[in-house]
Amino acid sequence: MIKIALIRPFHPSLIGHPFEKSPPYGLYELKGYLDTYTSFQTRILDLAHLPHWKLSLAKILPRYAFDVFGITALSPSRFEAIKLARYVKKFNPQVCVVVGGVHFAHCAEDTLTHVSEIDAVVHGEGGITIIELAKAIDVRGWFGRIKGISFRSKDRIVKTAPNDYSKDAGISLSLNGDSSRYKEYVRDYPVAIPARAVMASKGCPARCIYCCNLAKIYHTRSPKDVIAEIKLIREKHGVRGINFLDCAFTADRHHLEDLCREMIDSRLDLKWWCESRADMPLELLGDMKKAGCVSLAFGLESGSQRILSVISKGITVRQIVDFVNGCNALGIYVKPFSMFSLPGEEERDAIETLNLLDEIESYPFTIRGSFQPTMIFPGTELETLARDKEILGRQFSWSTHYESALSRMLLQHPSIPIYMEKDKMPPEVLKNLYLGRASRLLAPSLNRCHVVKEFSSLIKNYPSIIRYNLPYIFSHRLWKKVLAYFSRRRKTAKKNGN
Ligand code: B12
Repeated sequence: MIKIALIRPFHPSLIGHPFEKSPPYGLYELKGYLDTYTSFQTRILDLAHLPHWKLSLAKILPRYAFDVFGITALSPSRFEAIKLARYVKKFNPQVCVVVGGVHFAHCAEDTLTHVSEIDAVVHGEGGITIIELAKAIDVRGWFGRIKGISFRSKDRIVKTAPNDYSKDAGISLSLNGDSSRYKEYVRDYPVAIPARAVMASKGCPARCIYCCNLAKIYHTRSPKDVIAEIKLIREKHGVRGINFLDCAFTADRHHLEDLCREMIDSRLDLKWWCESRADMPLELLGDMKKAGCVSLAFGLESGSQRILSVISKGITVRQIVDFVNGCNALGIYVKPFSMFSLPGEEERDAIETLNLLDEIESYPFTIRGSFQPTMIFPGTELETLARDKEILGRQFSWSTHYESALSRMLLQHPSIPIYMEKDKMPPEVLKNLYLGRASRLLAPSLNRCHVVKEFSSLIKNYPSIIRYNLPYIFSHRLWKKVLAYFSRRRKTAKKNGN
């Protein structure tokens, strides 16, 4: 009977992130499938926070003698995943190394071509696939009949038929082993409530050009099933909050309505958070609030209508403003994620985004969100565009060493390329836009890591920041924000009884 290790590699950029203590959900889901449907021994090894992971593995590997290593990664942690694959294969060349997750799923051929230590790549949701793979490895069978993978066969890379298991929206993340050592919370700003993650749907019906979403088909899970899981979590972990991980929690009106009704009827008395799109049916915000929703994050992306159309966002600036107003009117916190340096974008478009952010952030229930240069991820339309325009060099591979000076300068993950059309938005403008925004006062949602990283950069770029911020310092928006900030603090102090 084979032994399987499911590993999250060291992930330096997770350290200092507000969600640094959250579990490797994907691996817990895989373990759930393996434990439920097979009798293979499966362990999760989470190395995300262990810079000296090799020392730990040197002790663990001889003790457990694993036959299969399943490694997960996001694009920023891909090189650590590759290092790990090389390490375990060197330790024992007989083991089978399988990788999955949103990064590898989108560049399987590239991975198998450049990393001989990786034996197979899983393309989509991995629950059923990992079972089939493990069974095939156990009997030394051929991988060719397993759907949804790529593997090396002699000198060829074989890609099997796509897996069509996505109708199953994933078995409960909470049942899969004991993840209680992880800390998760939901923000009912500024209070952090102990929470656990649940998924009510997978995939997203939208087709934004920068997104590397894994499940192309949007599918929902029965509300009764979701509620049953939530109740179980509450009993088991005593949490008071739920963190919905869905890419598009509010995309299906009927599902959202049913889910809220079930939550209200079951008197869950829990607070929850999710991600939404600004074009959600606003008349359901009231039900969401009643059901316990305290905050929503959403992709604002751009304040320029022209750019929103270029990126196929399918949302208008008007819808964004209405959505933020709707949430604010009900006291639901909203947190916008936005980007700049999108295809065709010029400085004036980014200024429109900053103006929109300024406007909506002056509302009491809007939390300062992100404003990041556009990153290129594998498998996106943006990647194809970047290759066509030679923003990514002809030789660019996701699996060989890459470090971008531009990403570093803009305090982003250095291994992730940034989309930049030099003629439209040169690096100097990019830098001023980013640091200008980063330097704005009252940024309570900046995480520890950013504050440290940004501080030295802010000092270095002090003259351009002052120049960039002058209109802001003299605008009424800043002072409105100062007042809103102090009034929020006063209210919290009152609530906490100080
Ligand atoms: C939670 C989350 C985070 C958390 C991570 C928490 C954690 N503990 O790891 C936080 C908030 C830190 C985060 C940060 C970022 N994230 Co994020 N995040 C998500 C989110 C919402 C859920 C991921 C998840 O856990 N899904 C649930 C599990 C069950 O699914 P899964 O991991 O995909 O696993 C399944 C399959 O992929 C497969 N599988 C996975 N691994 C393996 C391994 C093997 C061996 C096999 C067989 C199968 C397999 O099987 C699993 C079960 O079906 C997704 C969006 C989404 N809804 O998926 C974005 C997402 C993963 N994030 C994304 C991005 C862009 C980011 C950031 C880069 C954002 C930024 N601008 O800085 C940062 C990067 C973080 C960093 N420092 O490196 C992108 C991915 C980009 C990429 N190619 O890497 C996503 C897809 C959002 C999107 N649509 O753009 N994120």
